[in-house]
Amino acid sequence: MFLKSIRAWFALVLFMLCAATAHAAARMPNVVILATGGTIAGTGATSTTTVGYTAAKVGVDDLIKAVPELKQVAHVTGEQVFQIASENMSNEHWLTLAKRVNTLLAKPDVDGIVITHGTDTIEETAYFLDLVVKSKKPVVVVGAMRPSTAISADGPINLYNAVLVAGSQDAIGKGVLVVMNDQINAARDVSKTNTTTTDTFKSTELGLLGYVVGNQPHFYRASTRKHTVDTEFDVSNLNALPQVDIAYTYANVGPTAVNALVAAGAKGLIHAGVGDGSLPNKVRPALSAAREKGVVIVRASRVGQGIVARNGEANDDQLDFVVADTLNPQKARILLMLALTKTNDTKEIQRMFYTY
Ligand code: DAS
Repeated sequence: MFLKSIRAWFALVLFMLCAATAHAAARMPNVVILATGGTIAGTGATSTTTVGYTAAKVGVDDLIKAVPELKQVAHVTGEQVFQIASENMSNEHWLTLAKRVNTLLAKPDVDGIVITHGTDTIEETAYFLDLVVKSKKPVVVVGAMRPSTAISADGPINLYNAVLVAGSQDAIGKGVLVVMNDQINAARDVSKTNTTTTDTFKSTELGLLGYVVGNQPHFYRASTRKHTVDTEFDVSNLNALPQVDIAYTYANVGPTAVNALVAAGAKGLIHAGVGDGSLPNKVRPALSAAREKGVVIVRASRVGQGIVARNGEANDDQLDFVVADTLNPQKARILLMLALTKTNDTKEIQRMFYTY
């Protein structure tokens, strides 16, 4: 008799587990859309206005209403976090956004987040979040290259695809993603590569992670660099980030920009060098002087692809500089800002550039 009741009990538990699993799998995901502005929320004077329109005009509720198909793939709610063109994104905006994302993802009934964003700095916001979001749940950043009023506006399909990915089990643990033009890119490697065309976001040599085809994401790769829950950065108690700036290099450049940025209080400086991060003779003394004042110097490259190798074009060991590895200058700035919230030790910071 006792054995029979044990068997019945186990059968009941097994049934409930299967039912719960089936329910979870069948349940539509809960996805929160955080709107920040940009072209995806832009309006133009006519249906053929694809440049010279106004970004950041359409609110999140109207963005959602414009894509009724979202209801077929997820339970979607929306929040208007900001309404700005993304060239105006600031460190303060990033901290506000990151804290809201982490608060939402800590809720058991939130399965994923989509952030609608201007395309000009989407790659920067995405990488910042990639380093500070503390959840494995999908976070997808999406924008558009044509305003919502244009013929063949790309915003609605980009938003639909972003919600699909944000609600997908396959996107869990992949880090922050940028989904546009039916392609899925990793926040760390993606950049805007064309000023106006809809295929602008590419991870060029390091490659995309997958596609959105037939109403579902298809992943073929994952990043080898640490992100989200595996990073050492935590912004929950931060209200500001250290001042880090970028000095761009070109033929005939002098030390003016470096000296001005240091005088203005930069705690870190990204040198966007030519080639493999080469230091012009007129700039090197200014960078060394900055280092002696305690400014952390990172050698990056304006080239856009490839590794800036340590002790290659400069003796980084002797200069006590850091190299950016494959991060472009604008992403190297983000990692250096977060690194400086933890340490000023250049060996530790170099480790971070080889880790994230
Ligand atoms: N100004 C651009 C921005 O907000 C418009 C866009 O491409 O989204 O990034």
